[in-house]
Amino acid sequence: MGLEIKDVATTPFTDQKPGTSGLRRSVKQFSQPGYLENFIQSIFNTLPMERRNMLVVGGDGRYFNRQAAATTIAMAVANGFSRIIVGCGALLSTPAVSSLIRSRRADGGIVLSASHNPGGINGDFGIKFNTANGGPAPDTVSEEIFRNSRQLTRYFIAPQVQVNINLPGEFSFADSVVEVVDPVADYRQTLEHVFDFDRLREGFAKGRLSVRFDAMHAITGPYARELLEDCLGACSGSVVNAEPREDFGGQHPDPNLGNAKTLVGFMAAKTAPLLGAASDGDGDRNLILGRQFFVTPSDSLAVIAEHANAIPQFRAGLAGVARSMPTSRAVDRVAAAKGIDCFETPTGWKFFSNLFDAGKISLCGEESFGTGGDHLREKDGLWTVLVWLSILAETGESVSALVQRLWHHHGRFVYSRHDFDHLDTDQAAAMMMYLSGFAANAKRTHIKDRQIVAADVFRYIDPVDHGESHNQGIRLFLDDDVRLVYRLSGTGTAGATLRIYIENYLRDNVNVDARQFNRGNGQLAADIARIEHFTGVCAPSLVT
Ligand code: VG1
Ligand code: CO
Repeated sequence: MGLEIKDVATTPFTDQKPGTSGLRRSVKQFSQPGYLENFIQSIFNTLPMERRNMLVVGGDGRYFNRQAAATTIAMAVANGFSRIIVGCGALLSTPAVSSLIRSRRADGGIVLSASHNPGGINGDFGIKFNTANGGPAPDTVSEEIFRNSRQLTRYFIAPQVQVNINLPGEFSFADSVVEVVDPVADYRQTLEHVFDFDRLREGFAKGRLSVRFDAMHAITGPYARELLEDCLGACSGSVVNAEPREDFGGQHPDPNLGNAKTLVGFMAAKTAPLLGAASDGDGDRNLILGRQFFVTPSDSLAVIAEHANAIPQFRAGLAGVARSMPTSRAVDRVAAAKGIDCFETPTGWKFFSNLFDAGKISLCGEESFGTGGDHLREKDGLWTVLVWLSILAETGESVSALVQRLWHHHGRFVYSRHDFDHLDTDQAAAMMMYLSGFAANAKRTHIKDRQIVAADVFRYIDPVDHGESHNQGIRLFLDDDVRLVYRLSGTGTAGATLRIYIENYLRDNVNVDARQFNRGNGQLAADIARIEHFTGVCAPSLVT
């Protein structure tokens, strides 16, 4: 008897538009009958039959991950994929998916994750689709998926396809094979190619390197254990909270100073390891700490660019670098000093892929705790940890000394982000509308004792395919080297989140407390946008 393929009638959902990074909704919304199936079918519909050879599937272990993986596999078989590669336990970090797609030459991958959003039954779930280059679907593909989702009338599923995904193995169903793989092995190989593991091992063995990594009960636990402890010889116990849990142990795996308080406390001791780090739900973000020292992601990117020669992957030199627009301009200074290009892209990793594929950049990053290189097409949390360890091994300096030296050479962009969560969507939209009108006429306007020297709504033309992305955030440049950026988040699942990015350039006397120092400019930014008037909210919910 052949394999039964069920053709299921369905009605479209109107809200399946992917945001900054995939489709994110509450678990409750995702649990509606057909919601998951419709979106998966809409993804498959954008792939012609000849591009349905190999698909990678895995997620960050959050609530609903296993169930969603089982459905995705049964639908992939029904939709004619000949090989479906899935991580054991349905686990794969986002960078591991990117790595598998590239090394196995798959046609794409599905990441079951809402990344840094909270997990658990009352939390969020999400789906990201990555294309054959290993990178997040570009906007053109996401739009096509969305178009499909609004017209969808049927989806296909093979109900007999049920596999034991707890151990590596292969399962055949008619013309399809489901291959269950060790989630770490391929990713580990990728990193072995781009780092000098012997050098790092020696650093740990001789006591010149030490690390504390907090996996926050999310996906990076098994990866960090294997790489840092088993492979590089970091002492046992260096990796904490290493078991992925469906509710992330009740924590919020968005690695910032607020959510990683225990790690920050641990790193405050004089005897703390040289490097402290954490990652997010799906393993693509990183938090970097030294002893009693926090490295902003923007400065981290600049330090990595400065010390690129310490990383075997970049020994031939950096082709160029890129940062998302709201990321501080610290890396621009390093790039200028090195005489290489620095590209400014809209928020979201998908905008870096073309630059990588065209060989225009080797390294890039975002202020939102993301850095990555040309080894993959996703930001990569553990890679960044190994990058910092390589720099520490090469220079013999401390984390704080490296950042201080960056500031000394290039000046410091004192950086803060103010988030206003749970705003009313219409009110937030009205505020942004007001602000873009303001920006259009803001040049040479005086606000209190300051002057706006330039203002615009950021628009990006991709240098490779010339695709245009409009309305990517509002920028105000003040006469005293201050930049204010405003944009609405595209990853939240309830109401609107306004992000204000504040940066203030200091050439000298750089040792200030960023939070204190930017407070006045934060208030100015809120006043300019008339946030209280439009939304009734007078203070940010989170300052990072
Ligand atoms: C946020 C960050 C952005 C990042 C995105 C996905 O988006 O600002 O820089 O690329 O999350 O990260 P937004 O639209 O909420 O500002 V992840 O690790 O959640 O996939
Ligand atoms: Co993430």
